Amino acid sequence: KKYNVAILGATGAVGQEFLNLIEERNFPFADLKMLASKRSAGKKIQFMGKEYTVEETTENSFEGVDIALFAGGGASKVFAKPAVDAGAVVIDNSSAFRMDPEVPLVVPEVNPEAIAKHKGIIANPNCSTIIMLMALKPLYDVSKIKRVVVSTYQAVSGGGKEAMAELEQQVDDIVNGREVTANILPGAALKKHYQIAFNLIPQIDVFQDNLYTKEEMKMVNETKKILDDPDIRVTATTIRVPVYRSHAESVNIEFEDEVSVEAARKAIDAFPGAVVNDNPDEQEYPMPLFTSGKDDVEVGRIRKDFSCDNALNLWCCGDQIRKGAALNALQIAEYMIEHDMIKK
Ligand code: 11C
Repeated sequence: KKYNVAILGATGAVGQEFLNLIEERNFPFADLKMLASKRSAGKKIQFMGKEYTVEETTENSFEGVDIALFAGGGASKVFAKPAVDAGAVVIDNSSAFRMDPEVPLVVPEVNPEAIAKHKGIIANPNCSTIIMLMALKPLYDVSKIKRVVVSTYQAVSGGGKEAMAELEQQVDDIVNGREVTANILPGAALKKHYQIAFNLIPQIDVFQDNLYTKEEMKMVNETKKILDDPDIRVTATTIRVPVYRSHAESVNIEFEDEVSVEAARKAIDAFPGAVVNDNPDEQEYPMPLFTSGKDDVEVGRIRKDFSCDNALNLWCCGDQIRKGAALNALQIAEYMIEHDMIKK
Protein backbone atom coordinates (compact mmCIF):
# COMPACT_ATOMS: atom_id res chain seq x y z
CA LYS A 1 0.00 0.00 0.00
CA LYS A 2 1.12 3.54 -0.70
CA TYR A 3 -0.08 6.64 1.09
CA ASN A 4 -0.72 10.22 0.10
CA VAL A 5 1.49 12.34 2.30
CA ALA A 6 1.49 16.08 2.98
CA ILE A 7 4.35 17.85 4.71
CA LEU A 8 3.36 21.10 6.37
CA GLY A 9 6.46 23.24 6.79
CA ALA A 10 8.27 21.53 3.90
CA THR A 11 10.87 24.27 3.49
CA GLY A 12 12.08 24.38 7.12
CA ALA A 13 14.77 22.33 8.85
CA VAL A 14 12.35 19.62 10.04
CA GLY A 15 10.46 19.58 6.72
CA GLN A 16 13.69 19.04 4.80
CA GLU A 17 14.63 16.23 7.16
CA PHE A 18 11.25 14.58 6.54
CA LEU A 19 12.24 14.44 2.87
CA ASN A 20 15.69 12.99 3.60
CA LEU A 21 14.14 10.31 5.80
CA ILE A 22 11.29 9.48 3.41
CA GLU A 23 13.89 8.71 0.75
CA GLU A 24 16.34 6.99 3.07
CA ARG A 25 13.73 4.78 4.71
CA ASN A 26 11.87 4.03 1.53
CA PHE A 27 8.67 5.38 3.06
CA PRO A 28 5.69 4.14 1.02
CA PHE A 29 4.29 7.39 -0.39
CA ALA A 30 2.11 7.75 -3.47
CA ASP A 31 1.46 11.46 -3.77
CA LEU A 32 3.51 14.03 -1.88
CA LYS A 33 2.32 17.55 -1.13
CA MET A 34 4.76 20.21 0.00
CA LEU A 35 2.92 22.77 2.09
CA ALA A 36 4.24 25.93 3.71
CA SER A 37 3.30 29.51 4.49
CA LYS A 38 2.42 32.03 1.81
CA ARG A 39 6.01 33.33 1.97
CA SER A 40 7.42 30.03 0.67
CA ALA A 41 4.64 29.23 -1.80
CA GLY A 42 5.92 28.76 -5.34
CA LYS A 43 9.41 27.58 -4.26
CA LYS A 44 10.61 24.49 -6.13
CA ILE A 45 11.86 21.42 -4.30
CA GLN A 46 13.72 18.64 -6.15
CA PHE A 47 12.98 15.31 -4.53
CA MET A 48 13.74 11.81 -5.77
CA GLY A 49 14.01 12.90 -9.37
CA LYS A 50 10.86 15.00 -9.38
CA GLU A 51 10.22 18.71 -9.02
CA TYR A 52 7.60 19.75 -6.48
CA THR A 53 6.12 23.23 -6.12
CA VAL A 54 5.53 24.38 -2.55
CA GLU A 55 1.88 25.29 -2.01
CA GLU A 56 0.46 27.76 0.47
CA THR A 57 -1.38 25.81 3.17
CA THR A 58 -5.12 26.37 3.26
CA GLU A 59 -8.00 24.57 4.95
CA ASN A 60 -8.56 22.73 1.65
CA SER A 61 -5.00 21.47 1.30
CA PHE A 62 -5.74 18.06 2.82
CA GLU A 63 -8.30 16.55 0.43
CA GLY A 64 -7.12 13.01 -0.37
CA VAL A 65 -4.20 13.17 2.10
CA ASP A 66 -3.75 10.04 4.24
CA ILE A 67 -0.84 11.17 6.41
CA ALA A 68 -0.14 14.81 7.25
CA LEU A 69 3.31 15.40 8.75
CA PHE A 70 3.32 18.77 10.50
CA ALA A 71 6.85 20.08 11.04
CA GLY A 72 5.78 22.31 13.93
CA GLY A 73 5.05 25.94 14.73
CA GLY A 74 1.91 27.99 14.88
CA ALA A 75 0.37 26.54 11.71
CA SER A 76 -0.42 23.30 13.55
CA LYS A 77 -3.19 24.86 15.61
CA VAL A 78 -4.81 26.31 12.50
CA PHE A 79 -4.60 23.33 10.18
CA ALA A 80 -4.82 20.21 12.37
CA LYS A 81 -8.61 20.17 12.51
CA PRO A 82 -9.15 20.78 8.78
CA ALA A 83 -6.66 18.00 8.04
CA VAL A 84 -8.38 15.54 10.38
CA ASP A 85 -11.81 16.55 9.02
CA ALA A 86 -10.51 15.78 5.52
CA GLY A 87 -9.63 12.25 6.71
CA ALA A 88 -5.89 12.57 7.29
CA VAL A 89 -3.97 11.34 10.31
CA VAL A 90 -1.97 14.30 11.61
CA ILE A 91 1.42 13.66 13.19
CA ASP A 92 2.23 16.97 14.76
CA ASN A 93 5.63 18.20 15.83
CA SER A 94 4.38 21.37 17.55
CA SER A 95 3.58 21.76 21.22
CA ALA A 96 -0.06 22.68 20.49
CA PHE A 97 -1.68 19.34 21.32
CA ARG A 98 0.91 17.51 23.39
CA MET A 99 -0.78 17.91 26.75
CA ASP A 100 -4.32 17.44 25.36
CA PRO A 101 -5.66 14.31 27.10
CA GLU A 102 -7.36 13.29 23.83
CA VAL A 103 -4.04 13.32 21.95
CA PRO A 104 -1.44 10.57 22.33
CA LEU A 105 2.11 11.85 22.89
CA VAL A 106 4.41 9.22 21.47
CA VAL A 107 7.98 8.04 21.26
CA PRO A 108 7.49 4.80 19.32
CA GLU A 109 10.18 2.85 21.22
CA VAL A 110 8.74 4.03 24.56
CA ASN A 111 4.93 4.08 24.42
CA PRO A 112 3.70 2.83 21.02
CA GLU A 113 0.54 1.45 22.68
CA ALA A 114 -0.70 5.03 23.13
CA ILE A 115 -1.07 5.49 19.35
CA ALA A 116 -4.20 3.32 19.20
CA LYS A 117 -6.12 5.88 21.28
CA HIS A 118 -5.73 8.64 18.70
CA LYS A 119 -8.67 10.63 17.36
CA GLY A 120 -6.86 11.97 14.31
CA ILE A 121 -3.91 13.75 15.86
CA ILE A 122 -0.79 12.18 17.33
CA ALA A 123 1.71 14.53 18.96
CA ASN A 124 5.46 14.26 18.62
CA PRO A 125 7.16 15.25 21.87
CA ASN A 126 9.66 18.07 22.29
CA CYS A 127 13.13 17.13 21.06
CA SER A 128 14.91 17.32 24.39
CA THR A 129 12.18 15.16 25.97
CA ILE A 130 12.49 12.50 23.25
CA ILE A 131 16.26 12.32 23.54
CA MET A 132 16.14 12.03 27.35
CA LEU A 133 13.43 9.36 27.26
CA MET A 134 15.43 7.19 24.88
CA ALA A 135 17.94 6.89 27.72
CA LEU A 136 15.44 6.81 30.59
CA LYS A 137 12.91 4.22 29.39
CA PRO A 138 15.28 1.21 29.34
CA LEU A 139 16.35 2.16 32.88
CA TYR A 140 12.78 2.72 34.02
CA ASP A 141 12.10 -0.86 32.94
CA VAL A 142 14.90 -2.05 35.26
CA SER A 143 13.71 -0.02 38.25
CA LYS A 144 11.00 2.59 38.63
CA ILE A 145 12.47 6.09 38.48
CA LYS A 146 11.63 8.42 41.37
CA ARG A 147 13.37 11.62 40.28
CA VAL A 148 15.27 13.08 37.33
CA VAL A 149 17.46 16.19 37.35
CA VAL A 150 18.39 17.18 33.81
CA SER A 151 20.48 19.97 32.31
CA THR A 152 20.42 20.29 28.54
CA TYR A 153 22.94 21.58 26.03
CA GLN A 154 20.68 22.27 23.06
CA ALA A 155 21.79 22.84 19.49
CA VAL A 156 20.69 25.89 17.54
CA SER A 157 18.76 23.63 15.13
CA GLY A 158 16.00 23.67 17.76
CA GLY A 159 15.46 27.29 16.78
CA GLY A 160 15.02 26.33 13.11
CA LYS A 161 17.16 26.92 10.08
CA GLU A 162 17.29 30.69 10.74
CA ALA A 163 18.99 30.02 14.09
CA MET A 164 21.49 27.69 12.40
CA ALA A 165 22.22 30.39 9.82
CA GLU A 166 22.61 32.94 12.61
CA LEU A 167 25.28 30.87 14.37
CA GLU A 168 27.17 30.41 11.11
CA GLN A 169 26.97 34.12 10.31
CA GLN A 170 28.10 35.17 13.77
CA VAL A 171 31.12 32.85 13.72
CA ASP A 172 32.04 34.19 10.29
CA ASP A 173 31.63 37.78 11.45
CA ILE A 174 33.70 37.21 14.59
CA VAL A 175 36.61 35.47 12.91
CA ASN A 176 36.65 38.15 10.22
CA GLY A 177 36.51 41.02 12.71
CA ARG A 178 33.08 42.26 11.66
CA GLU A 179 30.37 43.53 13.97
CA VAL A 180 28.09 40.77 15.27
CA THR A 181 24.32 41.02 15.19
CA ALA A 182 21.73 38.78 16.89
CA ASN A 183 18.12 38.69 15.72
CA ILE A 184 16.87 35.15 16.33
CA LEU A 185 18.06 33.51 19.56
CA PRO A 186 16.89 32.89 22.19
CA GLY A 187 13.63 33.26 20.24
CA ALA A 188 12.66 35.33 17.20
CA ALA A 189 9.53 36.69 18.87
CA LEU A 190 11.27 37.70 22.12
CA LYS A 191 12.16 41.30 22.86
CA LYS A 192 15.90 40.76 23.39
CA HIS A 193 18.35 38.72 21.35
CA TYR A 194 21.84 37.51 22.28
CA GLN A 195 24.85 36.28 20.41
CA ILE A 196 25.08 32.48 20.52
CA ALA A 197 28.52 32.11 18.89
CA PHE A 198 31.11 31.52 21.65
CA ASN A 199 28.33 31.92 24.21
CA LEU A 200 25.62 29.96 26.09
CA ILE A 201 22.06 31.22 26.53
CA PRO A 202 20.14 29.95 29.58
CA GLN A 203 16.76 30.55 27.99
CA ILE A 204 14.89 28.31 25.55
CA ASP A 205 11.37 29.54 24.86
CA VAL A 206 9.46 31.94 27.11
CA PHE A 207 9.50 32.18 30.89
CA GLN A 208 6.55 30.83 32.88
CA ASP A 209 5.16 32.23 36.12
CA ASN A 210 7.13 29.61 38.09
CA LEU A 211 10.43 31.05 36.74
CA TYR A 212 11.08 27.98 34.58
CA THR A 213 11.09 28.31 30.79
CA LYS A 214 8.42 26.67 28.68
CA GLU A 215 11.09 24.29 27.33
CA GLU A 216 11.93 23.20 30.88
CA MET A 217 8.29 22.60 31.75
CA LYS A 218 7.82 20.61 28.53
CA MET A 219 10.48 18.20 29.77
CA VAL A 220 8.68 17.88 33.10
CA ASN A 221 5.13 17.48 31.84
CA GLU A 222 5.76 15.50 28.68
CA THR A 223 7.90 12.95 30.55
CA LYS A 224 5.05 12.27 32.98
CA LYS A 225 2.58 11.80 30.14
CA ILE A 226 4.78 9.58 27.95
CA LEU A 227 5.80 7.32 30.84
CA ASP A 228 2.22 7.41 32.11
CA ASP A 229 3.65 8.19 35.54
CA PRO A 230 2.25 11.34 37.17
CA ASP A 231 4.47 10.70 40.21
CA ILE A 232 7.85 10.85 38.50
CA ARG A 233 9.62 14.01 39.66
CA VAL A 234 11.54 15.86 36.97
CA THR A 235 13.39 19.15 37.15
CA ALA A 236 15.13 20.69 34.15
CA THR A 237 17.48 23.51 33.18
CA THR A 238 17.63 24.03 29.43
CA ILE A 239 20.55 25.85 27.79
CA ARG A 240 21.22 26.83 24.19
CA VAL A 241 24.77 26.07 23.09
CA PRO A 242 26.67 26.98 19.90
CA VAL A 243 26.31 23.52 18.36
CA TYR A 244 24.54 22.94 15.05
CA ARG A 245 22.12 20.06 15.36
CA SER A 246 22.55 17.53 18.17
CA HIS A 247 21.18 18.11 21.63
CA ALA A 248 23.15 16.83 24.62
CA GLU A 249 21.86 16.27 28.16
CA SER A 250 23.36 15.63 31.56
CA VAL A 251 20.88 13.49 33.49
CA ASN A 252 20.83 12.49 37.16
CA ILE A 253 18.40 9.66 37.88
CA GLU A 254 17.20 8.41 41.26
CA PHE A 255 15.65 4.93 41.20
CA GLU A 256 13.47 3.03 43.66
CA ASP A 257 15.99 0.18 43.66
CA GLU A 258 19.69 0.06 43.07
CA VAL A 259 20.70 -0.09 39.40
CA SER A 260 24.31 -1.00 38.69
CA VAL A 261 26.32 0.68 35.95
CA GLU A 262 26.57 -2.70 34.20
CA ALA A 263 22.79 -3.26 34.36
CA ALA A 264 22.19 0.24 33.01
CA ARG A 265 24.59 -0.26 30.11
CA LYS A 266 23.02 -3.62 29.27
CA ALA A 267 19.47 -2.24 29.34
CA ILE A 268 20.29 0.80 27.20
CA ASP A 269 22.20 -1.24 24.63
CA ALA A 270 19.28 -3.66 24.30
CA PHE A 271 16.85 -0.81 23.68
CA PRO A 272 16.09 -0.07 20.01
CA GLY A 273 17.26 3.38 18.97
CA ALA A 274 19.66 3.81 21.89
CA VAL A 275 23.33 2.81 22.02
CA VAL A 276 25.89 2.90 24.76
CA ASN A 277 29.06 4.79 23.89
CA ASP A 278 30.88 4.64 27.19
CA ASN A 279 34.52 3.69 27.36
CA PRO A 280 36.43 6.07 29.61
CA ASP A 281 39.71 4.14 29.15
CA GLU A 282 39.61 5.04 25.48
CA GLN A 283 38.08 8.50 26.02
CA GLU A 284 34.91 7.35 24.25
CA TYR A 285 31.64 9.14 25.03
CA PRO A 286 28.78 10.70 23.06
CA MET A 287 29.45 14.06 21.42
CA PRO A 288 27.07 16.20 19.34
CA LEU A 289 29.57 16.40 16.51
CA PHE A 290 29.36 12.63 16.01
CA THR A 291 25.66 12.03 16.71
CA SER A 292 24.55 14.66 14.17
CA GLY A 293 22.98 13.11 11.10
CA LYS A 294 22.54 9.79 12.94
CA ASP A 295 19.34 8.10 14.07
CA ASP A 296 20.44 6.57 17.38
CA VAL A 297 20.62 8.38 20.69
CA GLU A 298 24.01 7.70 22.29
CA VAL A 299 24.44 7.32 26.03
CA GLY A 300 27.68 7.44 27.97
CA ARG A 301 29.42 8.66 31.13
CA ILE A 302 27.17 6.25 33.04
CA ARG A 303 28.27 6.27 36.66
CA LYS A 304 27.03 6.04 40.25
CA ASP A 305 25.92 9.23 41.93
CA PHE A 306 27.84 8.90 45.19
CA SER A 307 25.81 11.66 46.79
CA CYS A 308 22.51 9.78 46.69
CA ASP A 309 21.26 6.22 47.21
CA ASN A 310 20.12 4.34 44.11
CA ALA A 311 21.13 7.09 41.69
CA LEU A 312 23.08 7.25 38.44
CA ASN A 313 24.47 10.04 36.30
CA LEU A 314 24.63 9.82 32.52
CA TRP A 315 25.18 11.92 29.44
CA CYS A 316 23.17 11.48 26.24
CA CYS A 317 23.30 13.00 22.76
CA GLY A 318 20.91 12.76 19.85
CA ASP A 319 20.24 14.55 16.60
CA GLN A 320 17.56 17.12 17.34
CA ILE A 321 16.19 17.25 13.80
CA ARG A 322 16.20 13.45 13.36
CA LYS A 323 15.17 11.54 16.52
CA GLY A 324 14.19 14.80 18.19
CA ALA A 325 11.72 15.67 15.43
CA ALA A 326 11.35 14.27 11.90
CA LEU A 327 12.53 10.71 12.53
CA ASN A 328 10.33 10.22 15.59
CA ALA A 329 7.30 11.52 13.66
CA LEU A 330 8.02 9.31 10.67
CA GLN A 331 8.49 6.29 12.96
CA ILE A 332 5.00 6.96 14.33
CA ALA A 333 3.67 6.89 10.76
CA GLU A 334 5.62 3.69 10.01
CA TYR A 335 4.23 2.05 13.15
CA MET A 336 0.70 2.95 12.08
CA ILE A 337 1.29 1.58 8.59
CA GLU A 338 2.77 -1.62 9.98
CA HIS A 339 -0.29 -2.08 12.22
CA ASP A 340 -2.72 -1.12 9.48
CA MET A 341 -3.93 1.91 11.44
CA ILE A 342 -4.14 4.35 8.49
CA LYS A 343 -7.43 4.48 6.63
CA LYS A 344 -7.15 4.55 2.82
C1 11C B 1 14.50 23.88 20.95
N1 11C B 1 13.14 22.09 21.84
O1 11C B 1 15.52 23.17 21.01
C2 11C B 1 13.12 23.28 21.06
C3 11C B 1 12.58 23.10 19.66
O2 11C B 1 8.26 22.22 21.35
O3 11C B 1 8.84 21.24 19.54
C4 11C B 1 11.29 22.36 19.58
C5 11C B 1 10.14 23.06 20.25
C6 11C B 1 9.01 22.11 20.38
O4 11C B 1 14.52 25.08 20.78
